[in-house]
Amino acid sequence: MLGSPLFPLSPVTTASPSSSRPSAHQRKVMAAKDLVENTISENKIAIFSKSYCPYCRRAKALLTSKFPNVSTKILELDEMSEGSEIQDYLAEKTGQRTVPNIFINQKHVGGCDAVVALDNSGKLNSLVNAE
Ligand SMILES: N[C@@H](CCC(=O)N[C@@H](CS)C(=O)NCC(=O)O)C(=O)O
Repeated sequence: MLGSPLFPLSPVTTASPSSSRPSAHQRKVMAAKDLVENTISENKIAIFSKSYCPYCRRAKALLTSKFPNVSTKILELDEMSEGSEIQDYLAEKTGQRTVPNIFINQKHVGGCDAVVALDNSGKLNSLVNAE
């Protein structure tokens, strides 16, 4: 019977505002993800950095001095409003939370220690000059 507990009159499936429209935080998370993916795909070298970080400074100096003519993008996460969302997305994508977080030719390389080790073993040049 209508109105009985088996046939409630009020609709049971109503879309809540949160499911139809992303919140400001969700939009920031999506923008951070897009920025990371575009930065990686549009540059041979992508360095996610923090301006005060000594490991970042070393990696940036090594890569920019060795490859001055290679398209390189450096994002300083501590100077960006969506910096922590970028760091969260990088952690999810790479398993690495620390900066610098470096990609060469769309491949995740790691941090400063990894880049220095690649340089010392002579493998950095071929990685950068691949493709
Ligand atoms: N072994 C790492 C060390 C990197 C590291 O410790 N970075 C610090 C900043 S100097 C970090 O990411 N700390 C956590 C954070 O800033 O959220 C490397 O060679 O990249």
